Amino acid sequence: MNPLLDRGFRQTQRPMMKQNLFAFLTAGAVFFWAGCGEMGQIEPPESAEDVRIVYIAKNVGNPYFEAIHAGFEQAARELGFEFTTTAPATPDATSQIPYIREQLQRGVHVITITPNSTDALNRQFQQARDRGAVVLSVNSDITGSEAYRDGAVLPMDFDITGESQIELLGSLIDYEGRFAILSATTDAPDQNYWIQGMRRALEDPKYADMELVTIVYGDDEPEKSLREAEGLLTRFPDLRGIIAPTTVGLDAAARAVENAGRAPQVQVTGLGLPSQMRRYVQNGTVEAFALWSPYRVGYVSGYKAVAMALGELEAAEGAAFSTEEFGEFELRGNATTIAGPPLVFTLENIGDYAF
Ligand code: RAM
Repeated sequence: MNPLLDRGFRQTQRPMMKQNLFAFLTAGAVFFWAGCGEMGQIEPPESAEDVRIVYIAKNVGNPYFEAIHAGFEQAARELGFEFTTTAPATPDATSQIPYIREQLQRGVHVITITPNSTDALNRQFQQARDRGAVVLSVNSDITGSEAYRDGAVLPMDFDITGESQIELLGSLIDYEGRFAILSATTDAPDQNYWIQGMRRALEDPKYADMELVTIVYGDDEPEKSLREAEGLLTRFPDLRGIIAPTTVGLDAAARAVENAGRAPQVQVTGLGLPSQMRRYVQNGTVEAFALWSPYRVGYVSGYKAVAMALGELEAAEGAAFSTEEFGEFELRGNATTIAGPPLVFTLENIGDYAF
C-alpha cells in the first residue's frame, strides 16, 4: 500500500475518532440523566382528559390485539384520555421490559399490559408504581405476582376456561380419543393457567377416555404454529383432536388439518377470532370454537384505567365502575374485573360476528 495514502487515511481518521468518543460520552451522559429522571414522580391527572394510557400487547402483528386496541380507542373517544399502544416484535418473557421503561420515561399515568410472563416484569411494574403510575394487567394476569399490579381485566373467569375447552372438544369427539394442545409460548401466563385447568378437568371420570398426548408451542407465530400443527398430524396418525387456546394457534391448526384433509377425523377447537375462523367453519374443517369480545376487553380496560388513575376506584373487592356501552362492572378478589361473556361459535352464528 502507498505509505503516503496510508498516512493520509490515518490523519483524517484520528479527529473523527475523537469526535466519536465525544458523541459516545455525551450519549452516555444523556442516557444516565434520563435513567435518573425516570425515578421522579408523575404529576397526578386532574380529569379524564389529562390521563395518559398506554397498552402494551404481547407482540405486534396479531389481529387479536388490534381488536383490543379498538376497544381502548372507543373508550378514549368517550372519556377523552390520551391512548397509545406499543408492543415488542415477539412475545418472549422479557421482550416487554424496554417498552415499559420507555413509557415510564414518557410519563404515562397507566400502563395496561398483556404480560408475557407471570414474574419477569415485576421489577418494572414496581418501578412504575413507585413513580405513581397504575399498572393494569389486561386479558391475562400475573398469577402469583398479583401484588406487583393494581388490578386486572380478564375476558372471562379463567378458573373455568380450561375445563370448558375440554368439554367443547369432548362434545366433538364423543369424549373419546387422543388429542394434543397447541399453545403460544412456554411462558404465556393465560395459556399456562388454562392448560392447568384442562389437566385438572381431565381427572374427572367423564373424560377418562380422552388422552392428552402432548403440548406443543407455536409462540403465537403463524408459521411456527403451522409447522407444530403439521408435526402433530404426522406424529399421531390416530389423533382425534387439537385444542389451540390461542387465536394464532387455532387458525394454524385449522389450516394444517384442512391441508392434510384430516377433518372431521381430527377435530380442531380452542379460542379463535370469528373473522379468521369463518371460512374453516363454513367449509366444514372446524365445527365449534370459543372466544369472547376482545373489543370489550379493551373498552372495559380503558374505563377501569381512568377510574383508577383518578383515584375514583378503590382496588378492593366489591368496588364498582361504570361504562357507557356495557353498564357497571364490579371488582372481584385481587381487584379483577371480568369483561365477558364467553361465546361459542358454530356454523349457525359465525356470520353474526365481525371481529
Ligand atoms: C391469542 C393470544 C392471547 C389469547 C387469545 C385467545 O391471540 O395468545 O393471549 O388470549 O389468543
